[in-house]
Amino acid sequence: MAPSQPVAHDSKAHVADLYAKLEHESLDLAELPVEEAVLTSAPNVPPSTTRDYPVVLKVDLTATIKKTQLTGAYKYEQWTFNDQVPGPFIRARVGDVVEVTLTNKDESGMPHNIDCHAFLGPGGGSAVTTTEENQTKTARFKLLCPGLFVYHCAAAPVPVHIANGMFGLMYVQPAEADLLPVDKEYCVMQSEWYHEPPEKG
Ligand SMILES: [Cu+2]
Repeated sequence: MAPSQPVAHDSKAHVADLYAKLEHESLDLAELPVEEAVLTSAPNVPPSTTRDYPVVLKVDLTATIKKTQLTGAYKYEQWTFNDQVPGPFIRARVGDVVEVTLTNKDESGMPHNIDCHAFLGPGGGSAVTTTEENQTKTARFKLLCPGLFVYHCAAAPVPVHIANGMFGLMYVQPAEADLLPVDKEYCVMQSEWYHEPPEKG
């Protein structure tokens, strides 16, 4: 396939193509430089990626419960990644191997995990990153598609973990171009708690 041809990222043929390509590529991690991801809190985002080669990008996330003063009168117990809602903004590049390490410091005993929509495969990594209290797990994922992706905790009940704060964004820069330069980049993200409408009767 010529690189200039536009590709529909959601097409099954495209995904099959990516898997076929992966099978023929060696993933010798020892040959890749290792980089610690710059993680930021909204509305700030990490600086754009200027390198033109892939790395093993280390991302350390910790699941916590944090009581936050939302207004002068109200406190709220947030469920967080790294004590912040939304979770840290992660910036990477197509071809990078993201090494996610998740530590569960939630003392209530709830399990947590990372389901990142930039990671292909079932559950976006949630099955292999599910951690119990005081447990740490590390998993690696190769980024194949550029774009802005959501990540969130997918421990059951999923909407409750998301609505309480366990969500964030990962931007995967294309291998050959990036967003146009601007004066300042921001990220804004909001999750809503969906309520079923009351039954009529
Ligand atoms: Cu969770």
